[in-house]
Amino acid sequence: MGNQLTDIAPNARFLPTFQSLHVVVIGLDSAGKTSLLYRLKLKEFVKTIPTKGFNTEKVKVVIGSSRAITLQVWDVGGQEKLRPLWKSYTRRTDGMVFVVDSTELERMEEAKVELHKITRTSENQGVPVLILANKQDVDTALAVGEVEKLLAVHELSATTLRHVQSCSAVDGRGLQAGLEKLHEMILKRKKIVKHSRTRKR
Ligand code: G3D
Repeated sequence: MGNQLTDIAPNARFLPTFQSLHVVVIGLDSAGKTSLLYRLKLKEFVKTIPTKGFNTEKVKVVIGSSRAITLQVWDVGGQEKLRPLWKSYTRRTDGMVFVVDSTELERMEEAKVELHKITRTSENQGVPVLILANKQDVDTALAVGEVEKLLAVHELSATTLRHVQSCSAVDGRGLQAGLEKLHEMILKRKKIVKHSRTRKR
């Protein structure tokens, strides 16, 4: 994968870049992380091979009608032996995207354990997380509410801003809405952090 900047929206080239944010995409192997990254970058579904180390791309996302954000997206492989790497990539990140395969009921517990583990690390306390319930184009996919329950999202720390979004890397549904929500949560957290710093002074 290259590092060229691409727009998610075709006519957004002349919009000012509003902000550059660091976002990490994580999730179990085969959840669809790489497919989602290609979907954002190329606006099409690309057949992928499992991520061995990491893929990184800068993706420009248009928020509303006049603002754009640049996301530096790191897609860190999901195979078990690569998961210890997640901690290094999520350090000092603005936001996290946790991708789940909604068609795999039998791996929900494993996904839940990893989601809770990564959001609990000291560096990630309070980092907003967008949970993408991917593969919603498949008829047998679990509904987003079901995924939310199985991942015990309500048990995440109260300081962790979170949103669960149904999506599909195949047809792109839900992606824009999910990223807009993530952006909103990142701004909200920045305000909270700023506010608590000024109160401490
Ligand atoms: P990963 O990067 O998280 O390991 P990949 O996952 O992006 O490599 O995707 C794993 C498999 O799921 C791939 O299929 C890919 O085509 C498929 N996939 C990813 N996203 C979607 C989606 O939204 N809908 C459907 N139906 N399939 C998806 P293969 O067959 O190559 O293993």
